[in-house]
Parts: sequence; structure tokens; C-alpha cells
Amino acid sequence: MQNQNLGLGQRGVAIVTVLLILAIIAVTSVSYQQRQQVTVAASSQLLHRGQIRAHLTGVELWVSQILRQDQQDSDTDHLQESWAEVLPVATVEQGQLMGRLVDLQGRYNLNNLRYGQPDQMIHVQYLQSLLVQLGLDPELAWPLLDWVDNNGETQQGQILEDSIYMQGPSPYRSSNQPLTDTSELNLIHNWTTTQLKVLLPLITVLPELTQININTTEPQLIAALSDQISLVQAEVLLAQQTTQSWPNPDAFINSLTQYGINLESEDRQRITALTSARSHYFELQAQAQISNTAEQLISRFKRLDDGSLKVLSRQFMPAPPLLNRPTP
Ligand SMILES: [Ca+2]
Ligand SMILES: [Ca+2]
Repeated sequence: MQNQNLGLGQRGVAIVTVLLILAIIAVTSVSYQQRQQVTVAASSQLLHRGQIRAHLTGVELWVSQILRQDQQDSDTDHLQESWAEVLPVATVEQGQLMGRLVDLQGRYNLNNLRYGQPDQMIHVQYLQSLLVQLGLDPELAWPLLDWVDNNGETQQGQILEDSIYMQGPSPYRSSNQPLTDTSELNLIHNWTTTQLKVLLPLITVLPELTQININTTEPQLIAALSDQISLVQAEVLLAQQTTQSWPNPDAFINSLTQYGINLESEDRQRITALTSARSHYFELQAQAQISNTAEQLISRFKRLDDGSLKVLSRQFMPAPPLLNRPTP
């Protein structure tokens, strides 16, 4: 009887063990399948990223050819040219692609405050006019000038710049060199995020003195050129950017008379110094998507005299899905 009970007990243990093994196999199997799915998804995403980068690099090569051809075909740059056309969402192998070129000289280069010597004050005064146009404090130009100039004393009051920047909870020193990125502006005395939000669409930082291209710029930058040009007049002037262009700053100045704007010779000289109808610096903004993976490429480059491009920076970033989005 005792042996019979022992036998039943052993069979019970054996059944439980078998069930336990089956349960472990089931769990292991599910876990393996899940791991396999994750591995497949990761491999797939990696493959898609590689394809996306190949497409985006292809766009960069394509725009470099367009800009080289444009250099051969024209002495001016304006918005009716091929380079200025937005590449709409296009279907490529297994995905979509879009992009556009932006003329960085359509914006004001803040490093002109550093590179603009000996006519530095022309640039300080221009930036102050632009700040006023945007409803910002024109005095912001001074801490920016101190940040980029090559000495350690403030322009106003001759205080040591570092004495301002070393007082905060995270002390740092004044840069005393040209800006390398607009994000640096957050570090400058009295410059705030709110002010930057207004200013950023209209400014850039480039590695040499540059002029504003009158054919690709914005009304606020034109109105800041002279007290004689109102924002409304600048908007009317630039409304024609898509159908006509100016071959040089003199032609632009002469066209102002049609609007009853007669500039003093000092204003004419300043506009001639600040503007141009030719651009050397461009930014490519491109996006590509394959399956659910999307990436953005921001490339900044200088077009050299022979038409070739020198890349200043190239940044790949994850991007939200491209489909059903407006152009960037
Ligand atoms: Ca051109
Ligand atoms: Ca300084």
C-alpha cells in the first residue's frame, strides 16, 4: 500500500515536472520570438537608415551640380533660378524624398560685427536698425559685439567682459571670437530665448564678411537698410522677387525712386556696402523616409569661385514622418 502511494506520488511529481518543462519551453519560445522580432525590426531600421542616408547624400550631390551650373550661367542669384525651386515630395525606391536650398545670404550674418572692420560701426548700426524693426532692444548689439570682438573689455564703459560672465551659477568666459553656431547666442549677456525666437529666422553666422542678397532676403532686412524705407514699402518691393530681380545694389537703389524713396548719399553708400546680388553660402534642407523611418539632412556650404562646394557642416537628424507634411 505504501509502495502504491509512493508510485502515485512519483507519477504526480513527474507530471508536474513535465508541465513545468513545457511551460519553460513555451515561455522561452515566446521570448525567442519576441527577441527575433526586435532583432529583425532593428536590422530593418538600420537598413532603412543606410538607404535614407544614401538618398540624402544623393540630393546633396544633385544640388552641388545645380549650383555649379548656376555659377556658370549667371552673375547674380535670385529666386527665379533652378537652385531656388523646392523639390516636392518625390517617390524614390521604397520611400519618399524632399528638399530645398536656402540662400544663407538672404539673412544677416552676425559675424559681420567681427569681420566688418574697419567699417564695424556700419554693421553695429545695421543690426540695431534690424532689432528695432523686430521690436527688440537695439542695445543688444553691444554685448554681441563684445562677444565676437578680439578684446576682453566692453565697448561701453570698458568693463571686463569676463566679470559679467563669471558671476552666474555656471561661470564661463567671453568668447572673443566669431560665432560658430546661432545656439551660442543663448550665452550672450541680456540675450533671451524670447528675443532669439524673433531674430533667428532672419540671421545666420558665416565664417567671413558677407553681404545681404537683395534678391533673396526678407522685408525686415530691407527696411533696416534705411529709415527712408518702411516695412510696407519693403514688402511691396520684395513681392516681385519671384518674377524679377536686381542685377546689383545700384539697380536696387534706383528702383526705390519709383516708390518715392529718395536716399541721401550716406544711405546709398551704406546700402552698397551692406548688400549684393550674388550669394556664396547656401543651406540644404532635405528629408527622406523609407517605411516608418525618416531622417533629415542639414548641410551648409560655400560655393567657391570655380562653382564647387566646400561643405561647412553636415548634420543627419531623426525626423518626423514625411508623408502628409507641408514642405519644410
Ligand atoms: Ca545665379
Ligand atoms: Ca570681447
